[in-house]
Amino acid sequence: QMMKHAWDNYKRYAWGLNELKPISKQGHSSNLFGNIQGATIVDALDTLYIMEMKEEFKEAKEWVEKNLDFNVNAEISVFEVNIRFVGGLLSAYYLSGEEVFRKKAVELGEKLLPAFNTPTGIPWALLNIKSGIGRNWPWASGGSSILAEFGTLHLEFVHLSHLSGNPVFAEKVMNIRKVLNRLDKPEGLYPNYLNPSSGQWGQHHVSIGGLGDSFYEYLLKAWLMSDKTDEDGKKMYYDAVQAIETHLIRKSSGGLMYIAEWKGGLLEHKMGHLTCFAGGMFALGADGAPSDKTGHHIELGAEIARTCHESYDRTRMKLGPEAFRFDGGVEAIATRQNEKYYILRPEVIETYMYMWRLTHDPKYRQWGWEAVEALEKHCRVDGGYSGIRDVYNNHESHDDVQQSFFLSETLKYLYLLFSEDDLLPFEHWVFNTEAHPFPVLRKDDGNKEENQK
Ligand code: DMJ
Repeated sequence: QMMKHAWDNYKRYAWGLNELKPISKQGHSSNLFGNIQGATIVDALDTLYIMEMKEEFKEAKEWVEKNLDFNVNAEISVFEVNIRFVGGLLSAYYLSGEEVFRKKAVELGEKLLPAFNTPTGIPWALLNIKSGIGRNWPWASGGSSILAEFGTLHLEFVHLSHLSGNPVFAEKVMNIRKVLNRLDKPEGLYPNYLNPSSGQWGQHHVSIGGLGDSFYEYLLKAWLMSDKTDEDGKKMYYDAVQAIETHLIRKSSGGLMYIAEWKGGLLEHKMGHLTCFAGGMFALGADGAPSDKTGHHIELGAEIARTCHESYDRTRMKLGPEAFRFDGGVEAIATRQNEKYYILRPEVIETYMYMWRLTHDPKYRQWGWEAVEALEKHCRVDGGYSGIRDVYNNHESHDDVQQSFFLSETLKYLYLLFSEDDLLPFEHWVFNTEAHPFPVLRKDDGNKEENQK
């Protein structure tokens, strides 16, 4: 019903545009997608399919066939377009078998290739998909590319090679690995900034939240998606977790475990909402952890889930802030006004879903249900679902955006949390960072090449 409400209103007020403004009941355009249109449609395809919303899936597919157009003069974010559009099209293809999705995914993948035309092959953050000219975010340290952006192409590009028969996609992302492996890493950590021309790190800022997050996720998932043949990805993941544990993970005096940010050796005792995905990641990786560490990785996941639940529980609206702190006498609370917002993000629910699947402790469903009630009470409006400007306030001030990831991730993870484990079982499916499921590429199905490229 939540999906239906979000979808119906998008359809009614913003059909074909990127996102919905649920208060003003009109379209919302984000410059992340340039003038590529239909982000909500492409992001929602697999959720509609999984929820068996057949009519809606059909109309979404027809829109893609007739209207999804990449021949536009647009400067786009390579990362955002990859995780939402390429990812959404790939999973729609794998679930439905409809050729149009495969064709469009490969067509879009080809448009993204000029982003890799840099001296090192580390891609630009922004690309004009007509001219093929790329550049980086003007705010990024020393003209750098961003770890979480160039490190979150791997799963999609491996599948693009698999589905197109063209090895170029996998080669591009394997080269990113090579560049990273050649570099010295401070204390074994990966800084968020890497200059694509010099191949040197920018500022030594390390984060498992924004700017870093899904790089780590994709190391683990690359290994899982390769049917556990990608040994390089595996090693990079477990080595990184070791360094994160030593240098970033701390416990508050009240006993809450958190993942701090690292700035040139100094810790900032702040954890972002985005960082909360790591609970699920640690638990998902527990199985492959060095022999004596499996239980420990599940425990890390459980502790992060508990802390993130506290960050929700300690607000008035029972929805978590964008970032919360462990200093100045507070624990798991946002202290700065510009960190008190909630934009329908999925990461905490994502972690509940992984923890539920991997432990079956009923508290994760209870916590998920608390989030449903809070979303219904504070974010649901006549025209869809909206983010909130201050989750500590008595009254909702809505930000008037229904993010496309609310349909692709937040609602999908909630649905999976309350479904049986055999719906998209983890042995067969790996979720990209926008919650789009990709099948594991079996080593005995002749996929050795992609897996090892
Ligand atoms: C999504 O686009 C993805 O989950 C990404 O990895 C991080 N940001 C949003 C959701 O918060």
